[in-house]
This record gives sequence, C-alpha cells and structure tokens, in this order.
Amino acid sequence: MLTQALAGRPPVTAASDAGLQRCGLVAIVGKPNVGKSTLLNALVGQKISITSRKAQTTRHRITGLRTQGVNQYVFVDTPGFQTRHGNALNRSLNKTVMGALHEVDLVLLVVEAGRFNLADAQVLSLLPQGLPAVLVANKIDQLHRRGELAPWLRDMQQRHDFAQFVPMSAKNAKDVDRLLEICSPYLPEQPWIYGADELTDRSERFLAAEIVREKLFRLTGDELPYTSTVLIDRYEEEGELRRIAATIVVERDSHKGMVIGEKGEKLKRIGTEARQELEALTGHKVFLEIWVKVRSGWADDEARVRSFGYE
Ligand SMILES: Nc1nc2c(ncn2[C@@H]2O[C@H](COP(=O)(O)OP(=O)(O)OP(=O)(O)O)[C@@H](O)[C@H]2O)c(=O)[nH]1
Ligand SMILES: [Mg+2]
Repeated sequence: MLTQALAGRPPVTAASDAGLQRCGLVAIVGKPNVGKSTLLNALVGQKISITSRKAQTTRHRITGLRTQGVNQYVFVDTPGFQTRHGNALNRSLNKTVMGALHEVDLVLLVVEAGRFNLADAQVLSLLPQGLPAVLVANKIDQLHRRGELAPWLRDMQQRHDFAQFVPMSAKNAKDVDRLLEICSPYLPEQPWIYGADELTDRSERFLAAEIVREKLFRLTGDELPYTSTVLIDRYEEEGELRRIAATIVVERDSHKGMVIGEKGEKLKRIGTEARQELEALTGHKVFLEIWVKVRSGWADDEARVRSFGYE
C-alpha cells in the first residue's frame, strides 16, 4: 500500500485529543474530461489517479485519502460517465460510476464552469435522492467572460438543490484547500477507516498499469483510440527492486505500429517515462519491460473486458 512517507511527504500527525475522529466518503463524478482526476490528486496532495487531455482516462473506482487534523477524507474518483457508444467497456465504466454513488456521504459533481450540456445532465440525474451534492464548476481559468458566471450559477440553482456551488480550478491550491474545508462538515463522526499515512487503497501493481496507460495516452496522438489497455503480466519484488512486465493491448495492427513508433522510439519513451514515475512514487528501483499485443474487438466482448480487470 502506498503511504505518504513512501511518496516522499512528511508523515501526518494524527489527532490525539479525546479520540474524536471524522471519516467520510466523497465521490467525484462528472462527464469525461472535466478534471475529476486532477481534482482528486489535488485534494489528496499526491498524484494517485492518472490524467490526460483524452477522455476515458479513468477506468476504475480509485480511492484517494487525505487525513488532516481529526478528518479523514476518502475521495473516490470515477470514470467519466459515457453517453456515446454502448460497447462492453463503456457499460462497465458506467457501472463503476453508479456503484461509486452508493453509501457515500457527499458527492462532488464536476462540470466545466459556464457549461452544462446533456452529458452533464445525465450525470446529474444519477445522483441518489437526499445525497448532499456540491457543484464544482472547474476550469474557471478557462472561462474568459467572467460576467457570464452569475447567470450560469443561477441557472444551476434551478437544476438541482445543490448544497454548495464552487467555481474553481483544480490547478489552484487555494481553491483546492477551500473545497477541502467545504467538504469537512459532511464527514460523519466515526473512526478512520485507513491509517493516517495511507494515500490510496490501490496496490503498486495496479498503479503500475495505470501509469503505463497514462504515458500511452499522453504520448500517442488522437488517432490511437481509447480502446487500448494495459495488463501487468508480472510484478516481482526483489528487495528494493521491482521487476515488472506489462502488455499494452490494442485493437488493430495499425494501432500497434503507433504505439511502437519509428525504430521503437515511442514505446521506449512510454517505458522510460512510466519507469521514472513509478520509481519516484514507490521509492523502489524499477525494471520495466513492455510488450504490445493486438486483440481485435476486445472492448465489445464482455468476457474479455472482465478478464482485463474491468468491473
Ligand atoms: N485549464 C485547466 N485545465 C484543467 C483543470 N483541471 C483539469 N484540467 C485539464 O483537463 C484535462 C482532463 O483532466 P482529467 O483530470 O484527466 O479529467 P477527468 O475528468 O478525470 O477525465 P476522465 O477520467 O477521462 O473522465 C487534463 O488535460 C487536465 O490537465 C483546470 O482547473 N484548468
Ligand atoms: Mg479521470
């Protein structure tokens, strides 16, 4: 399990007074690409969830933890809710989103400030009755006509009985601290679920696959469709060394070429960047090999989607 000490942050001091502890689950939902994972990482204070400018980056429920004073926030990042193409992969992503909305104490509905379309409305309609919801109007830095914000917020008030409206940028530390404060009263008084220094419930093996997928998404052009995934074939611990073998699965031979690149340059870069990030994150030396395999139609095949680790 990844802890703050491992990730190079000073350990937190646990609250020692009278034993009061507050702990609650906060789900982060929204349509693809609005900045949910960027927000999760900022709230946790450490990169846990991968991000990219391509939609469908997040494909799993990812827990990020922040323990501060008496509060333990259990943030849950989710895939962007898919409204197009009903393939098996997208159905699985949507199942993950809906599952994450159960038994949480608060939900952050993330939208882009000044915008609200059908895809946002669809996510809004998923929120269970009675669950407190905060509207996070993210990417405020990209809203050039500030005068449009007030009428837009009034419109948002009509759409749902939100507990709060928070225009902000997930890339602005002050905004993120303010959001953390806003979430705090929603944490019920109860013992912490995780240790004070834990950052996520995900394993290093899982994070390794995610980081390789992030580099794949970031280093390939828009031609490479989202129907590519990463499997970890081997994850061995030898003292301080981690020996990892991963496979990038793509849908077509032509995609394989895009991943490998001229003289293998692209694949080499994906491997180098992933290894460096894994080493920084875990504090271990990493030996990483990556293979590329074609499995046509995997994203349409329920059984294969499940066997690749999706819900
Ligand atoms: N300008 C600006 N860009 C942002 C902000 N927050 C996120 N982004 C960018 O938006 C893009 C998408 O961010 P992600 O965090 O991956 O979005 P997501 O909602 O998790 O996306 P999916 O997992 O695909 O649903 C990235 O390029 C981020 O750098 C913000 O406040 N301002
Ligand atoms: Mg995401």
